Amino acid sequence: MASKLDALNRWVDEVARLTQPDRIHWCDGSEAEYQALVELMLDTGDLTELNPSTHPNCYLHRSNPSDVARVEHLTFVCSRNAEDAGPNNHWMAPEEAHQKIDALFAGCMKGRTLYVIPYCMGPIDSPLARCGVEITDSPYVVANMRIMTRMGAPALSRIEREGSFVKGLHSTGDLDPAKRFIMHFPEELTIKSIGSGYGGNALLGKKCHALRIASWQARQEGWLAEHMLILGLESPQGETFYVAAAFPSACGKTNLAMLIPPAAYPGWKVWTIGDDICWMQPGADGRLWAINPEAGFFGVAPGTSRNTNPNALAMLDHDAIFTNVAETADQQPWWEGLPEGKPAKDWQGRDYDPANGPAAHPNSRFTVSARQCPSWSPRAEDPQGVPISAIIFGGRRESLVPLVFESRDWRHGVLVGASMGSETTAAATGAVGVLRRDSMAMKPFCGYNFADYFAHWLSLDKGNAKLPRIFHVNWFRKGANGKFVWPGFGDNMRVLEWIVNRCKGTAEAVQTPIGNLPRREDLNLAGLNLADADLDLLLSVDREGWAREYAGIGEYLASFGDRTPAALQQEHARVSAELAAAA
Ligand code: SAT
Ligand code: MN
Repeated sequence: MASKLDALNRWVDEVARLTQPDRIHWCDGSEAEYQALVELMLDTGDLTELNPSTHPNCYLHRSNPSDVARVEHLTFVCSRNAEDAGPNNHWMAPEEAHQKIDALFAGCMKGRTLYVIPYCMGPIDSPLARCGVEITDSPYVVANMRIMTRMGAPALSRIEREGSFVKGLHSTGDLDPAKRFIMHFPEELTIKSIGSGYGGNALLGKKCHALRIASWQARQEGWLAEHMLILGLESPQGETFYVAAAFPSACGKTNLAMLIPPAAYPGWKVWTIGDDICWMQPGADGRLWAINPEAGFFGVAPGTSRNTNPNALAMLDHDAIFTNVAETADQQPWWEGLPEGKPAKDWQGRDYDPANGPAAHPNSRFTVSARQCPSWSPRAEDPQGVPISAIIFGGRRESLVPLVFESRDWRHGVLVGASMGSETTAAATGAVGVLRRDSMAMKPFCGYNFADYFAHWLSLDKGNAKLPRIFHVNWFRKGANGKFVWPGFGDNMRVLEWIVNRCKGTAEAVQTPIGNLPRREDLNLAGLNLADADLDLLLSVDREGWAREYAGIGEYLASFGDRTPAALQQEHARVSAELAAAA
């Protein structure tokens, strides 16, 4: 009897009967336990130690080369009713899914240890936080969950007090992609994942719980579980505005969350609250209050440098786990985009040879405690969360989409989020650089029918709601020479400032059919070396191009059939008509 909660003991017994581990270990989350796991993984070769004089307590994990990203085609939402999962998810009937995956779990932990990981998503004393228990046979998963969540004894106490928790069963299995599934049973608050050790497939507190299951619960309970970073923007006067921003995986959420303002912004400060997931709930005052359910960062390594994200680099020289990065000759971690050092071994442990492709896998990652981040906000652990003034949507768009625009009201903003498009990245398996609709950056993560999700977003606009303003940004516009036009990174501060000033009512904008845009004089461009033609490109609306874009958005909304909210269709018709009239 390892817990005071019978339901938990019974579930662990049941899983042990199915998976037949040699041992069961209940994780307490202690430092000693973490160190013991590290020792074990150094012995088995799951980890290698990085240079202890430059990177104390840092380790490298090389995954199986066939297991380096999320696998959307093997990820299922198994609601009782197929319609509830929607065309945005792969669906399987719950009985069939259980049968299929349990057959793979049968006996899969023979000779191994079963770890029971009680965890809390969100500050342990927050009313917005939710708990779960992950069972896994992977010590790598345990170590990462300790960094990414509040894991161990305090979480177990909260679970015992509350009596309920999300169940997550994971096994690395035999890594054969043909025997890999990530299945969600929202009505049973259950997740089952086998055949992958990769973050988004295996750290079940993250995308599986905090987004797919939580989004389902959030809809029933009137809140939002979103794929968003959270940052605080503090002015020299000491006023702080909180902003949540949704971008698809590997589109710069971590960099934006840790932005350091450029020289044109003396006295300004950006505070980091989260870089990936945001849970928001309407407060008694009508505003949306947000927490970051995570306790760490599982960030993309390539491209992270002293130039692009000095805060991230500063937190990565101690107590971190690196997955699938390259190594220098003196065992320092290395990836493409790091100006210092050069690779000696690539992510697969081979002697580095450019003929084999990049030294670090494009989706190689670091796992690090948020407390190590120099810009970690003093409000990040606030149990009440922080009030959100603005929501930003953004994708990777080479053409058409301006640097920034503001939606005219909540309903228009929901349409802007729903119609987000982005070019795909290496964070999921499949082709890279293909434009796909990724509503609210939740395409891979919404645990239910997108049409119902849009309706849920619209439903928040009621009573005394004082909802955030909604914006759209695009840092990825390319010029005729194929190069990015906007410098991005720290200079994104210029766009954030305009956004915050719009919320305060102190910045101007011009109205266009797609929304309100800044004129060039509304942006602080001091110290920025941008050609006039480039600024024009960034701040103009190509009406014919947008008319075509809206036709595509119309087809997309229609793909959800009758369930698409009428209000969203009307909003789409309104903008389309304005575009037609203007053309
Ligand atoms: O692999 S994760 O889902 O954890 C990271 C991401 O793709 O956003
Ligand atoms: Mn993400």
